[in-house]
Amino acid sequence: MRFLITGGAGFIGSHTAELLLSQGHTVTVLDNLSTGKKENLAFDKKVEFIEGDVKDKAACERAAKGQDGVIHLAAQVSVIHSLENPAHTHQVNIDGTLNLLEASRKAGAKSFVFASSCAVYGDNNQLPLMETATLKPLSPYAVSKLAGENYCGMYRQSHGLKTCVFRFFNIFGSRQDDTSPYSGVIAIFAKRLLASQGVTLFGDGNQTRDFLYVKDLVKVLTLAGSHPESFTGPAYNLCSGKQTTVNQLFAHLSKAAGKSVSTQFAPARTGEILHSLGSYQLYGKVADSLGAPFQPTPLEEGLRETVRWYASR
Ligand code: NAD
Ligand code: UD2
Repeated sequence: MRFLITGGAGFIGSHTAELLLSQGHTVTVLDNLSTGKKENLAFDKKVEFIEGDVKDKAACERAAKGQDGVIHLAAQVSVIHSLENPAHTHQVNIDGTLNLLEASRKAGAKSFVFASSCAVYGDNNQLPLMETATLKPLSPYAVSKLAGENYCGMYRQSHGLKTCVFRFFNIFGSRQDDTSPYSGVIAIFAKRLLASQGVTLFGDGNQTRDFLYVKDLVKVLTLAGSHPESFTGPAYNLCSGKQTTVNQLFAHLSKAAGKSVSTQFAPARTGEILHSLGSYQLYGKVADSLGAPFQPTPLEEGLRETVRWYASR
């Protein structure tokens, strides 16, 4: 099949491109390189790269033309930025998603996969979170993801475009940006451990997250891209179904890096949720029915591979 990946030069997008190419598909990437990098796409097999913005309707139409499947990952991804600049987040994440949906419908795409986020649950503490849990978006980022989900549902109902919506929990792995103070905790800890620098744990380090390895995630995205008819629900959680404290995470990473560095505790980040845990039961059933059971990589194994990659750069 021919796939368009928006945001394909980013962390998750580049892994999606790599897997689709290895499966024999043709890949086009639409990315404005705001956080992504061309070097993320330096594989043996090449992708067609279009430098462009999802806010630009014409660019979306050009990129979607002739595509069988669209995997829409391009987004303004920072919660903090969204609180400071809600209008920009709205334009990229809501207008951009609408541009892509419309372009995909016009192009007659057979599938449309959308990256939503567990942020749509907000501080809901009915753990583990099922897709039916109350949604409490607490940031423009979360609101924009929920709007994208609703637009996807509308395009499925009203236009027959086979949209598949996934709520990603905390994703980690190689190529995740480690340069910003708001980078994912695993990228920050791995980088600092390898440089023998101390780390900061916010709060008491007993807050928990549900970490999923990027290679598990992209298998799901590519499966949905080729079997969209199986994903009839409004949204599916993509998570490991396991809760890990930040303290435990640090211990695993320290072991993987073979280093021990100093730790300091700092006040908990304002507005941050204490615990997060998802259930992938709903996705698990679809995966079983497609003969591709979902078996998340054990955290320690994913962390070892991730640390090896950061060390090799
Ligand atoms: P990333 O920043 O590495 O990737 C985003 C990509 O989108 C980048 O390549 C960037 O250049 C591109 N982009 C941004 N604005 C654009 C625009 N206006 N036009 C075209 N391209 C644009 O982030 P990621 O972690 O790979 O995130 C991918 C998707 O997954 C996003 O939609 C994000 O909201 C979602 N998500 C990620 C996580 C996670 O844990 N990483 C969790 C929940 C949801
Ligand atoms: C994730 C997303 C965020 C948003 C949110 C929604 C990432 C990087 N962030 O935020 O965009 O979708 O989920 O719920 O995917 N921590 C430390 N020390 C550090 C860095 C982090 O202790 O140096 C802690 C942090 O306080 C938090 C945990 O590690 O408790 C995870 O932090 P994160 O920024 O990786 O992810 P999260 O879940 O806060």
